[in-house]
Amino acid sequence: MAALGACSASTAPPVVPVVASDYAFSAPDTVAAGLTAFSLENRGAQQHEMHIGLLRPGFAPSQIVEAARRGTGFRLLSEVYLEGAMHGALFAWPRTTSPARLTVELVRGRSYILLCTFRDSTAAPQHAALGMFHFLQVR
Ligand SMILES: [Cu+2]
Repeated sequence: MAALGACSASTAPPVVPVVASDYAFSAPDTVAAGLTAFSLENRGAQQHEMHIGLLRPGFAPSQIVEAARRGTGFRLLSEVYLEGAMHGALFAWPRTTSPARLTVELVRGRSYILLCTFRDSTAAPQHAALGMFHFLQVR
């Protein structure tokens, strides 16, 4: 009889490390389809989050920036460029790595967005409007 620990270790999904800075994400441009875990390290001086969601086909970076400039919150993005709701989010305060991981079943041939909607103050723009988003293509 196999030990439970050995069984779950052998099926652990690959981890895609995402690094946040002020104000950008560093992450692969292309990832493999299937169950994938994301981690978030924040090397910046500001608090950051990483939402992940499924993009509807055909959206350009300029349209992401425009939605962020208008202050569109993540709950309304399915009316703009997301297919359905955001799948989830990780949070990391400055110079920390989230102890959590976000696991998503990535669909082959689709694109996803990593996005930060935080603001440094109520009058400041969303971090996404400053360029803090990243497209992931799934092969
Ligand atoms: Cu941010």
